[in-house]
Amino acid sequence: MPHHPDYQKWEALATKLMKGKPFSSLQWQTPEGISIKPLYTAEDLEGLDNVNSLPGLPPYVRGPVATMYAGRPWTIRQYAGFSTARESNEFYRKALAAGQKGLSVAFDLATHRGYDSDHPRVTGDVGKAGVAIDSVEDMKILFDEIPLDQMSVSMTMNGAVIPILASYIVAAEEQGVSHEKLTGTIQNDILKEYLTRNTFIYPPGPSMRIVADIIGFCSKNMPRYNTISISGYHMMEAGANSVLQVAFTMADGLEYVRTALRAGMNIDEFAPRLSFFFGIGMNFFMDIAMLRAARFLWHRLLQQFEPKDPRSSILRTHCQTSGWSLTQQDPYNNIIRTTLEALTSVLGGTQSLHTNSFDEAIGLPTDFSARIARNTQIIIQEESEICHVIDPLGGSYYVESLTNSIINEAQKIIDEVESLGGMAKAIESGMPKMRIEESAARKQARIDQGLDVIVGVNKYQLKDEKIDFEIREVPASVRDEQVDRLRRIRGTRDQAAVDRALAELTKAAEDGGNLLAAALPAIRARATVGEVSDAMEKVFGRFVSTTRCISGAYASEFQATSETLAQLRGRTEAFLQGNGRRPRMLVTKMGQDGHDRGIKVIASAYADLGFDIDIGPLFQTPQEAAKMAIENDVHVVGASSLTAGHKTLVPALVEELKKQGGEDILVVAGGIIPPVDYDYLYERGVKAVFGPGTSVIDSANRTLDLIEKHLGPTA
Ligand code: 3CP
Repeated sequence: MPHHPDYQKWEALATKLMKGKPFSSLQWQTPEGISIKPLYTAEDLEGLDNVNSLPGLPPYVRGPVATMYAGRPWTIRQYAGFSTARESNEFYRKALAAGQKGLSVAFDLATHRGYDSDHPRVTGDVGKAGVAIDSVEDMKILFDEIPLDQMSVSMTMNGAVIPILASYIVAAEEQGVSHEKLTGTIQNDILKEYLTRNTFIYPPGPSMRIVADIIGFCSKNMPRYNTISISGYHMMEAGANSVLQVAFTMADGLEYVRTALRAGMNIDEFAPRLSFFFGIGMNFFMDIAMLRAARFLWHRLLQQFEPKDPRSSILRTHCQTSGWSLTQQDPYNNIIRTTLEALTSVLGGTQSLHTNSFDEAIGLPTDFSARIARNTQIIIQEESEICHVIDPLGGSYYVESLTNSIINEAQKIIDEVESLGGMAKAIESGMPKMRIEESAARKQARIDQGLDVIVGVNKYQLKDEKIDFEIREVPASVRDEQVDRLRRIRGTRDQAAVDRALAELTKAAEDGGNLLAAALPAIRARATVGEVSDAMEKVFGRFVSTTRCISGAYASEFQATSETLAQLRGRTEAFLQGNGRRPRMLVTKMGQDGHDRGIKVIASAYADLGFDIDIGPLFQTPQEAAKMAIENDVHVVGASSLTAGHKTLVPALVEELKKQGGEDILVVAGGIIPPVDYDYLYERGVKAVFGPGTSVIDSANRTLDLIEKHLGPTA
């Protein structure tokens, strides 16, 4: 019992208020497995390693820089990019004039996966979820009138990281900016792509070599450039709780450090320029503590490599508010959610921050929504007076205690990964992916039962949802524009020089030369992003992932007494009795959209509810999805789209089913689909659209209704 002199008095008062309920009923068990008490006192801090340090000094819990925001606030760095380089450039210049401080480029999925815009696999993806970049000519337009020796630029690129970073370097050269002046960050974090984000191109082995080559080239030639952004964000978005996020991110970091050491580098040559990226969700104090714990852990973990330079073990990070926490329902609530998450990031001591726009669960941000998102940060920085004091929550009984719990819980998972042989091996074993998917399925089950409240979704719903704001749409003509420019580039360049440079790159891939250095001449000669990727693919091959699915997690999170669960299981059993087989569904993601949390949760939850589920491999074309649906004799295909390809790809699937003799198979869609597009899809044969926030139980019931209605009275 705490020995505060007044503790017993407090306990007596509190017990009276409990009216006979046990005191322990006030304890809250977080999804991370941490037990939270209703009250923390000075005694909770006794003996904790993370308490009472100073900012800028080991173990850096209180921040990586001695003066933190009192000296310089974090960088307001909004992730943006859409359509063509010209349009994105205009958007950036307006944002910088309105108070943004650094740039962060979002590329479209075709670029991520190393395809030029005229490739047949990417017809639905060009310019949609980011800007289309096919060559250095596009990159030059992207940074037109933005001096690259003065602007720090982050580029979220992992798959096609060699041609994109090379194009950025060559665009800077052609602005007259030498390599050593470049400041910014390349994401270059391939491990988490195999785990969650799925924009890989090559198999893991050659991909890790690319990471090492980039670290090697930049450490020598671009000393102010951050060579990697080790990212937990996508794990959180895929469903990881805060402990899983921080543990797997640290474990990824260790794997990169070892990769660079194996490539012959010295720890102090590259470690100071490793940076991090965390996702920040709605558990306010948890993620403040997570950022503090991350800095502690990284410093501690790095000691095994015996760095001499103190900067080698300092964790600097970018943060982004959670896209997944945004709702399509009552969307202005998202401004409040994002503000809270921004405050979490700031109180946790981030170096750079992206705040989401309120309309991102519906479509692409507009100038209006982007302004509010940006101003959320500016108001915290310039109006709230928060920046004057460093780590204002340092010493808080609760926050320090929580920081310690996260350190301990995360360390256990890091140890588990280490015992599997490090993160690359752990990923091969499937362990991290399963943990994240299990965490996602449990979260969904808690939401579907109303145990975790989401305002406007499972509580305080609006009767009439009206969207009274503009939604940005990227016109299909963007692809035509890109294809035209590609044709012009290919028609005017010195083809022999391009061929020679590409052959040299292929040779470097075979012989072990530095791939970034070898790609520069090809990019200077106007080889395209797709051609540079292909030149390496000839040696490395293209990676095909297998999609597996966990079972039992969704149902086990339901209370035993849940009637909704029992009722739906009863329906699928009755279906089985009536039809001789279970309702069968193929879930698919078409195009280059690798955001697969939605289909994974649907697949594992529907299987728990009694459906037979097939999961299509990632990146299917509509033809391939239709063929698989017919071969597997499914009743329904569920197509998930999160990257604005729905108007092209889902109707194409309906058409393909008809063409290939599968007109009896129903099509439903889900994901980020603006409600204004629902009718467009219904008119083209889609039977239901399930937006974000739809309860899985509801969507399963509606899907079963559709199947039964379609099969007629025998069903
Ligand atoms: C900082 N500085 C200071 C102070 N604070 N100097 C004096 N006093 C202070 N108080 C200095 C730093 O040392 C540094 O100089 C310079 O100011 C810039 O500060 P910084 O903290 O390094 O900030 P920044 O340049 O913004 O870099 C932040 C990190 C970087 C390090 C985190 O990696 C970064 O910007 N990452 C962003 C990643 C990103 O945008 N990702 C987008 C993912 P020196 O450099 O000289 O030391 S979007 C993904 C979305 C989902 C998807 O994938 O689709």
